[in-house]
Amino acid sequence: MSRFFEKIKSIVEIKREEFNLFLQQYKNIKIGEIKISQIINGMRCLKVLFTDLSSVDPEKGIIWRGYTVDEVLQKLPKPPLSKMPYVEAQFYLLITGDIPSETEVREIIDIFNERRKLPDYVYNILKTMPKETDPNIMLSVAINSMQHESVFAKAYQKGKVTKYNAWEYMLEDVLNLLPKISIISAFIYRLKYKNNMFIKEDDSLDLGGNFAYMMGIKQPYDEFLRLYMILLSDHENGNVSAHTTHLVASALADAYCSISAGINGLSGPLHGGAIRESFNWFMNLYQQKKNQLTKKILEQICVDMLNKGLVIPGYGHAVLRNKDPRFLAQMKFGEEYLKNDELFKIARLAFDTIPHILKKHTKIKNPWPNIDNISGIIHSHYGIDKNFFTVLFSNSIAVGSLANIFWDRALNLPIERPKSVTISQLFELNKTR
Ligand code: AMX
Repeated sequence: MSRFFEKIKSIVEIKREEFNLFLQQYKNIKIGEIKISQIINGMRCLKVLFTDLSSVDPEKGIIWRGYTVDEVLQKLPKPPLSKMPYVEAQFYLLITGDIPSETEVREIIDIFNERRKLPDYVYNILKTMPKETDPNIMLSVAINSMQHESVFAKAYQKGKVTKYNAWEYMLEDVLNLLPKISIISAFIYRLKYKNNMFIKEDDSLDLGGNFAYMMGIKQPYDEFLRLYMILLSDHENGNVSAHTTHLVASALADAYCSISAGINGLSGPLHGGAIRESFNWFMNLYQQKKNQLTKKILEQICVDMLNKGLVIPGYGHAVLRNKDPRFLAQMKFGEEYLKNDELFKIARLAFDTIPHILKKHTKIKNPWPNIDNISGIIHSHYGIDKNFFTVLFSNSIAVGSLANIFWDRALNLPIERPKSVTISQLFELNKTR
C-alpha cells in the first residue's frame, strides 16, 4: 500500500467520524431563508451545496483548504527552477487538506506517470471524429470511451461496493483518470492544429510541464499552464461544470461519466465560453483601433455598450466583491512575460479604465476584472487557438472536481434531488404568509 493511500485512508476515517458526529448534532439547524427571486435566478447565493475543499470569500476570493491564492502559490512545492507550483501539489492539497512535502508530491507524480498511458482505442476514436468537432467535445468523448475501464463501475457490478469502501474504488478511478486528461488534450491539440505531428510524453516532467511539452509549446508556457490549472482547479464546487460532475456522481456514477458530464457543462458561452468571449472582445478592440486606443476612447466604447444594455466581457462576478486574486496572479504573469503583447497592453489599459466606469452603475455588484479576463490573451500569445481554451479549462476543473467526487464517496453523500415548485404553489405559499 502506498504512503499516499495510507494517508488518505487515515484522513477518511477521521473525517467520516467527525462528519457523522457533526450531522447528528447540527442537522436541524437552519442556515437561512430562500427568496422566490433566488429560486428563479439560478439559485444565486443560496447555501445549498456542501464541499470542504474550498469556499469563495467575497473579499479575499477563493480559499482552498484554508489557504488564499497567494498562500497556495507561495507554499506549494515547485519543480526545479520553476516559479509556479506543481499541479500535482494542488491536487494533493485539495484531496488531503495538507500542503505536501517534496516527497509527497513526488509520490503523486510517480502515481500519475504509472497510470497516464492511454488505451490505443482512444487515439483511434479521436482520429476518426469529424474535423469540425469541438475539441472540448472530443475530450469529453475520449473520457467517456474509457468508462468501461472504471474500477468503481466494475466493482459495483460485482456487488463489491459498500458505503464503507466506495471511496477506495473512486480513488482508483480518480488517480487513473486525472493524468490521462492532459495526455488526451495534448493529442487533440496536435491532431487539430498541428497536422497530426504528435509528441511523445517526457517522463521526467511534471503534469503541467509535460502538458506544454506534448503540445509542443516552449517555456514559459509550462509555467502558465501550472498557474492556470491551479487557479481554475476548484471554486467551491458550485459552478456549472463542477456542480454537474458532483450531481452525476451523486447517483453513484463513476468518475469517467461524471467528469465528462462536467466537461460538457463547460460548453456554454456563460461558463467555459466566457474566456473566448473576453478574448474576442479584446481582439475586436485591437483590430478596430490598433494602437490608437486611448483611455478616453475606451471609456466611450464602454459607456456606449452599457447604454445599449450590453455586458462588458471579462468584468463582474456572481459572488466576489473585490479584485479576483486569480486575475491578479495572471496579470502578474502577463507583466513578466507579455509586456509587449498588443492585446495584453489593451487588457492593462482596460484594467485601468473600466472599473471606474462600472462603479458608476450601482446595479453592477462587482466592477473588477474576473478570472476569464486575460486568460485567453495569455494562451493565445503562446499560439493556442481560441477554440481550444475550453479544453484547458476542462483540464483545470478536473483537478478539483475529481477530488470533490472522491470526498462525496468518502462521506457517503446521497443522491442530489432538490424539490421544484410551480408558480401556483408559490402563489399558495405567499397567501399563507
Ligand atoms: N457589464 C455590464 N453589466 C454587467 C456586468 C458587466 N461586466 N456585470 C454585471 N452586469 C449587470 C448584470 O447584467 C445585471 O444587470 P440586470 O440587472 O440588468 O440583469 C446587473 O449588473 C447585476 O449583475 P451582478 O449581480 O453584478 O452580476 P451577476 O451575478 O448577475 O452576473 C456575471 C455575473 C459574471 C455573469 C456578469 O458580471 C457578467 O455578465 N459579466 C460579463 C461576462 C463574463 O465576464 N463572464 C465570466 C464570469 C466568470 C465566470 O464565472 N466564468
